[in-house]
Amino acid sequence: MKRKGFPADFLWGVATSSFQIEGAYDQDGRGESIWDRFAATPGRVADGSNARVACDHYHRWREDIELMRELGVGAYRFSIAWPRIVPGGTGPVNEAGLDFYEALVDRLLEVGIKPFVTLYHWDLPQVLEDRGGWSNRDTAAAFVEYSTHVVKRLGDRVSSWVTHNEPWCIATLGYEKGAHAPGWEDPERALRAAHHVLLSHGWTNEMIRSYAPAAQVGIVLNLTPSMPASESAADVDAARWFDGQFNRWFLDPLLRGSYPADSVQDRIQQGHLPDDGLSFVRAGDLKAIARPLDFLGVNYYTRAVLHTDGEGKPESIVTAPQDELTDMGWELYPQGLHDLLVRLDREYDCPPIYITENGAAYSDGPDDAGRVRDTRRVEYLRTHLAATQRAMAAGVDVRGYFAWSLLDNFEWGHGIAKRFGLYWIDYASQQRIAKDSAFWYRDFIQANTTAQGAM
Ligand code: IFM
Repeated sequence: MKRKGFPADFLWGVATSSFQIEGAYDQDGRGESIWDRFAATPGRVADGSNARVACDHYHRWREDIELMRELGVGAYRFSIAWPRIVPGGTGPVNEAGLDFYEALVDRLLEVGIKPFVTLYHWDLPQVLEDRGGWSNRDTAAAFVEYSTHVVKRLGDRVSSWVTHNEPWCIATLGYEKGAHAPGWEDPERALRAAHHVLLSHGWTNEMIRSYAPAAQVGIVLNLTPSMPASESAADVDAARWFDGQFNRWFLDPLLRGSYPADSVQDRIQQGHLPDDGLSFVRAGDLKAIARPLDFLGVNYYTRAVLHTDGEGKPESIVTAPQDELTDMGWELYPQGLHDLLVRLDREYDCPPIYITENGAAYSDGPDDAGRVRDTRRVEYLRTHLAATQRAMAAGVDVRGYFAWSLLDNFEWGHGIAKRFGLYWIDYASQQRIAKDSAFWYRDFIQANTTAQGAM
């Protein structure tokens, strides 16, 4: 039968992360993470919320797996909380932490949902930050140590591993802009952090292959196509500048084994690096970072439009009208996903791609009848899936798609006010309510996994 939709073996999933949903911040031996500390610091989280309870997934995970079954997804992307496994950052293992994820994985497998596991989604043990966090090279070694415990326990059952989620956010938001934990505003520290995150990825890639040789290993990048606001040479150069710092700074070491020379020069000019450049990169680092990947995870939300401000500095601006922005202020721009996927395919020797996050924050809640009519989110998903399909038709090897997110959850520096979920969370009662987008996604998956295909 002719299939109009996605391939039969395309992986349909939903994604979450430990800190954003688990809660149970002090239970069963979990240590403090940098996000516990950051959220407890007045003024850091916009709505003053924290994630001590979050979606209480730590206690409600069975119920949450039932939601995934309702959706009919074939995969669940979640992350492991380092402070649950090694509360001291390095050293003794907390078996209760491993038991929690083992039970989750076993139940997922029992009901036919593939666990797609991320080892680091931002919840660094605070004790390691006290020693410099990711700006300290020792943290890369500590990450391998922690990950080894996880892979030894789960490597016989988990076949897809993501080392890191969004190194740009870890380094730039956490160490340069001060918007995320640990809250530094120090560009040089951020560049060191970025390098050590990538290095820990390379070392962990190798470690996973030694304990779980059949496993697939990848990393997840948040990539944002960068476009000039006008055809002026200055705006075109501003777009190049942004692309270098946001996208190529991570893509190039991973897929080409080098940092982009133009961006290194930009950083020196900005005073973010000394004249001798990347002094913290040691012999062998880039070779480790560029070890082959089985897949690249792409998180796509929007594009960036660049112009130069009055002083000639590059600046990202919003050009779309208000009604084309999500609650994050991000432009709805599905064509950017198509263009990004095609670019990865054409410009890089890129492994197969999974779209590991895509979704939108909209605040639509239950009406009087209890129904959540989140039509804008349905439109967001529909148009981005269509863009994905166009890229695949153009030859890009995309293997799966994960909607962000299963549940409304703790959206970092924005707190719980920004809602990305397919399921609404009533934080007071912890009730989960399927939004219209959940029903739409369920039907879409079903239409694209049955013999006929029906995009
Ligand atoms: O919620 C985050 C997620 O943790 C990482 N990627 C972007 C999402 C939306 O901001």
